[in-house]
Amino acid sequence: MSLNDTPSGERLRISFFGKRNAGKSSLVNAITNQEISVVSDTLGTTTDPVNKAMELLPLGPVLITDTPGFDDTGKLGELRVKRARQILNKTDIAILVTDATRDLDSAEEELITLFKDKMIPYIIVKNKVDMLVDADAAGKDGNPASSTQSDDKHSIVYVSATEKINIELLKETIGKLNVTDDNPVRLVGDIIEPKQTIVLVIPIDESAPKGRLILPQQQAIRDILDIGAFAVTTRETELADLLDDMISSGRKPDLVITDSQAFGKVSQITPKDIPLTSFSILMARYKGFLDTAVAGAKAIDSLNDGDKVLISEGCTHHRQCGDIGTVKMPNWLRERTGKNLVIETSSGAEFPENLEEYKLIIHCGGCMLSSREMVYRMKCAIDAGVPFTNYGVAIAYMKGILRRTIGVFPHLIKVLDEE
Ligand SMILES: Nc1nc2c(ncn2[C@@H]2O[C@H](COP(=O)(O)OP(=O)(O)OP(=O)(O)O)[C@@H](O)[C@H]2O)c(=O)[nH]1
Ligand code: SF4
Ligand SMILES: [Mg+2]
Repeated sequence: MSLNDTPSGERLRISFFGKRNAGKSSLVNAITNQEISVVSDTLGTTTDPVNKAMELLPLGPVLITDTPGFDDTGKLGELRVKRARQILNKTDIAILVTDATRDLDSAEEELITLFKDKMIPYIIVKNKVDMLVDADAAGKDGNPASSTQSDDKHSIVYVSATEKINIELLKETIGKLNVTDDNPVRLVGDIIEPKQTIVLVIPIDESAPKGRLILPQQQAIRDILDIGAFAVTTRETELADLLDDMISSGRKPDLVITDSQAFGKVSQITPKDIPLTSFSILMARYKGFLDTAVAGAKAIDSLNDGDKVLISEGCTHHRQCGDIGTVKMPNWLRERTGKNLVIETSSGAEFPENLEEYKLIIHCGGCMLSSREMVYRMKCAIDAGVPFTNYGVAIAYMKGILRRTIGVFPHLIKVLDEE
């Protein structure tokens, strides 16, 4: 596969942050070996993020992002800082570029706190070591042992972007960070055992795509097969008969997974002692935002007249999710709250920049979006202090069956009960 075949959403993103004039752009140029970013001694030279795709072994294809200085002031400056924060939400590895001739200051400490909060692996780069009087001690002799320090959380690397000192060492240090994309969380594989029987309830109505299954359904079946368990699929209309048959022949299912649209009905049919969950709940967990979604669903009951709610869908062709976002969800919300809500929608790649005006964001399951994009959207919502939930969790909450459907993940019951 050629480098250009990897879409930027799938590349590991390495972003360079730091104060103005720290040498971020110079360092990005040194690492990529290209003059992709403008360098000058004027504060605030870089005004917009600059991206460069490259191969960085052993990580593979990466996207390098140079950002505007974090300490920028004034109205334009604020905008830049905001943009830098948004990039942080898409970042897999953060590089904090600092000036080795002075100590870290509060703006930089603040950045480090942000990295830690967002659990982003980071490296602190002390740039401009050529300007240190005692340059040898910082590794100008090229001895890497004296030019990196690390504890288990992060490394400090001494470099000079302009004199090309320790650039290879920095690349190696980045390469050693453990940021493999291997998600230990499976869709269901980690909560079931070999030989267990899992019933999948898949409604086949006009919103189901012709002649095939949608991605979460395919992925669940594949996962069940990988584990060596049994997947039994049925429509909700045959579920009662199927369960009767299975239970009377001594093969009570170990788990039922349903499409969220059939939640209410399936929950009634499925005996209480059989664990029940939904594809969207599994998908939300897989994409890393189920905890946030459970906490977010509770915000439905705090909505007031005039509050703005954003309903966001991951694709523009509404066939698969039918009219959930445009008709059903707004109706359910109004019925549940009895409030006069202002409901806005977004779809596809578009996701509003200013989330502060919303009191709640309800996202679709995001089956067509990468986990990275979903987590990015969630993080932007958290930054803006806006509760964030998804269709499956919101529907289950409003129907009063959320507790049952997250029962397979006991720690979430606590999230639900928290004040
Ligand atoms: N001596 C020395 N100067 C450097 C080094 N790296 C960068 N500089 C100088 O520092 C100044 C700022 O460099 P930039 O790369 O534009 O800094 P930046 O962090 O991108 O700055 P903004 O885009 O304004 O946020 C320029 O004059 C660079 O030549 C270095 O390693 N040693
Ligand atoms: S991305 Fe969202 S709107 Fe599109 S099919 Fe998947 S869940 Fe539905
Ligand atoms: Mg710059």
